[in-house]
Amino acid sequence: MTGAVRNRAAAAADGIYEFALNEESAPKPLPSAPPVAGAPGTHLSHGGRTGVWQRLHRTRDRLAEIAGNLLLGERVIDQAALEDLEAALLGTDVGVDATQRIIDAIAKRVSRRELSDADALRGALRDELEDMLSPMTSPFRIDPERRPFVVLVVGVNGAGKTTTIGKLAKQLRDEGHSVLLAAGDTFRAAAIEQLVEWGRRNEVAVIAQDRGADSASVIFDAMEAARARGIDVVLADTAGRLQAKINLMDELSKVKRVVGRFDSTAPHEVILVLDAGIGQNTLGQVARFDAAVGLTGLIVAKLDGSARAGILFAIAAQDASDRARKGALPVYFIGVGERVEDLRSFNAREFVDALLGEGGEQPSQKRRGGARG
Ligand SMILES: Nc1nc2c(ncn2[C@@H]2O[C@H](COP(=O)(O)OP(=O)(O)OP(=O)(O)O)[C@@H](O)[C@H]2O)c(=O)[nH]1
Ligand SMILES: [Mg+2]
Repeated sequence: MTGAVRNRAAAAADGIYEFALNEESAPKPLPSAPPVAGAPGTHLSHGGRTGVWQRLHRTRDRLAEIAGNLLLGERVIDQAALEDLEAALLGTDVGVDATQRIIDAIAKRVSRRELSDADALRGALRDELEDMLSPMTSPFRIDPERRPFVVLVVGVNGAGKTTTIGKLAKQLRDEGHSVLLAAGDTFRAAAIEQLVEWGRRNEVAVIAQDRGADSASVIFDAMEAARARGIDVVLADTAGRLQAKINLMDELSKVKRVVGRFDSTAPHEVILVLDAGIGQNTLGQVARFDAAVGLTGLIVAKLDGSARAGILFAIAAQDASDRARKGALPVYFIGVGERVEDLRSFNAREFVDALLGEGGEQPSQKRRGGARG
């Protein structure tokens, strides 16, 4: 930890620092999103919906590009059209299993002559996509009976954990919850400073120890501090780790056990943050982190920078096969940018609308050469 940061900290006990607010670190207003002039959907009154619609444009554009004029109309729905749709889904990381399921369902309806034109196809596709994701729609709720309500945030390096915690802290505060952050990523000094900075901006205290300290004990300290002060929520950061590194995954299991010693019902949520940009590789992460710490939910970050938003369907398909008895993992939020307001509740319908170009403008009219039909 650097001197500058340490100076701002009040040493509560040996080696434990609390980054509370003081006069010199009084929070500056958070940067808020400037309106995007002329951006699609900004004139609509859907509130958050326009934001998601705008931010998912990369995937929407790729879908439209590969599917050619299929989603725009004026095309006969035949085998070639279904092949283009299949390519478009695969091209946005929907994955083989989920794509198969979607195409099979659509093909059945085509053979029953229910889908005569592109509008009907689009409607059927929309229903099918929404059906797949709706089991993942579940609001993130703080149980007031559990205080502190402990949220453990895990994931691979650089997925977006710390940023997501910062954004979530702000949302929870805005909803009236008191929040404490635990700097459980003790691997790098910069990681601690990054969390402290989010705490400062959000007017939320951060409990930290020096770099190299035991992650579990930092989080334990934070829970004690939260209980002593009647704080509602502890958001615990952890160091990024590759799911294949067994010793690091064991360390995470230990963190969970230690948290459980403080309160046998905790952690109340164990959330895996996924980087949408890595597409199909997220599937292995879900399975391995789930095996190590028992996930209760997902947050999919960086959907704005990626044309792979279809990955949510692949996760849903994996959930349906691997977690049949446990049920689907909820996607509590999606990350659609780096700013504090860029964390949105996940909603299957809104998400599918954004991918298919509904709820905003029509998808861009890029056409693949020699479009058929
Ligand atoms: N565009 C975009 N960038 C994001 C989003 N979420 C996080 N980022 C960026 O991704 C980078 C990594 O984010 P961090 O929050 O540091 O990731 P982390 O998982 O904590 O990383 P480690 O602690 O190193 O494992 C930062 O530059 C963030 O600003 C998002 O939703 N959209
Ligand atoms: Mg981090």
